[in-house]
Amino acid sequence: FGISEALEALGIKETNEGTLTGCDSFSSSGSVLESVSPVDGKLIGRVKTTTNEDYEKVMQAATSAFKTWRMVPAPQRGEMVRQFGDKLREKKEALGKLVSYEMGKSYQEGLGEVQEMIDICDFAVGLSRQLHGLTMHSERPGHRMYEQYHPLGVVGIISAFNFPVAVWSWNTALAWVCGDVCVWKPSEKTPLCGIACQNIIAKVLKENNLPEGISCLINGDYKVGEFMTKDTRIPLISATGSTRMGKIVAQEVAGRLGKSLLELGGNNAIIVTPDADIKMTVIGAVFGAVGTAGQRCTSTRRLIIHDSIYDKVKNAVVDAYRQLRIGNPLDENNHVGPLIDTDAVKMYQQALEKVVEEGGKIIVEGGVLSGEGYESGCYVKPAIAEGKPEFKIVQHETFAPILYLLKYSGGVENAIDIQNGVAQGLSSAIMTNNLREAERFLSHAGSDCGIANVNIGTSGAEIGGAFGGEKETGGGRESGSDAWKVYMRRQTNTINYTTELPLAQGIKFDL
Ligand code: UN1
Repeated sequence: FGISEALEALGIKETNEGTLTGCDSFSSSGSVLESVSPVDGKLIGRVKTTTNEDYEKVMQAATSAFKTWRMVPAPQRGEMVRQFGDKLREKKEALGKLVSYEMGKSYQEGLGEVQEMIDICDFAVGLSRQLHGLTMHSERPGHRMYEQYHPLGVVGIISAFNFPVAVWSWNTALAWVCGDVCVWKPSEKTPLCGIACQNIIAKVLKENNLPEGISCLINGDYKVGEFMTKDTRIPLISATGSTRMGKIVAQEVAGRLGKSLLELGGNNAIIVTPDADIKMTVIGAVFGAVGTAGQRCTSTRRLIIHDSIYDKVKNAVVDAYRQLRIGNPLDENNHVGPLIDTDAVKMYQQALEKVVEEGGKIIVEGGVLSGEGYESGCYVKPAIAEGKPEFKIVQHETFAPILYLLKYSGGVENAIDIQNGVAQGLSSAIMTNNLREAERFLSHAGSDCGIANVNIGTSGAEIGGAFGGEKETGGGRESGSDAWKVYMRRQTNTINYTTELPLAQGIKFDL
């Protein structure tokens, strides 16, 4: 089962013009985007980008589909999502392979990403019968008060290359059961993953006689994203990516008083206390730092280790790095695949130079790999550097497999200060068997992140919880728990079933 079989199973075909299309309803006529695999440097396909005119057609399809979709009862919308989840089960290997080949993460992680899609579909199906509001007691006699949630409209989704399919599904599966329709701009670095997903959902919509505008795809770089951020027909923009991008999107959307759901950078740390289980720490830290070649927003970037066990932990982690095999991510013997492109390689190299400039010490040498199997120029060695919490580079999120070791002394509160002492606030973890330390870390005086784990690494969250973070991570929450509420508008209703019209607050107004 190779790449060409996977592309075929996903309905990705070359047209006469040598470009790839994938969607029945939306044709793009803009400049051509090339998808080059970081795995072997080969061109996988070309995709035409969305022009302003194309975008207008997409928005017409979306706004008219919304009128149909919002009238479909929520449990029936859930039934459509259930069928989508079934199709994903059928296509899991093909889509997992494409994710791995187009983005560069290991095949296992590619499959994991599709599994997250399946999981969120299951979650959304259940949710489709649980879009609950509350009832309240009115202060006026013979009055009833309650609140209900209504669909919002067109939801714009801007996603990043590192989770080219799962992040879309977290948004879209919830938005669909909520009665919204979605317009998705996948990363210009992974456009084929977008087309593959669109093909799968388009089939489900067709089989159910539903308009394809319920799920729309647009392609291109940030300029295409701007069509959506500026568009007053889109009440909610969900954007995943860098903090730099998020600040631009947030301001643009806020300027028209739209809502944005932001999922931005992380600078995630694991605190390792004297009571930590070292074996578990090593697995959690190494997977967190090198999984997806350090390109998860939840990747472990900092290890904050107590000085009494510093050398022990350092040696154990360094030893584990010696076992790492770097190479083609489709070969399941390898742990680490390539970075997304050569620009990412440059940023990795610059970060390693900076940590040395600032006085840090490299203890596991990095470097770019060359030669057979590494022709794409995107394969780098996971590196470890010792540094200080306040180093500029340690404060910065570099999307690459670089782990910084930081030392703390005294009580766990000192480690928590270091952990919180960055601009980002996505994921955090503590390794300890000491109940007091763990509870302190989870308390209001503890981690300031959206995710705080005990005896688990920073990455690999389950879909059932709300996913997102504080501070420069943007404050948004996607996926499980009550994250669905952001995809709906809340309405408070008060009904008077008497023949009197008493005013609230006891105000007298006699005519
Ligand atoms: C991301 O990197 O944008 O928690 C999402 C995790 C994954 C999702 C990461 N479930 O690592």
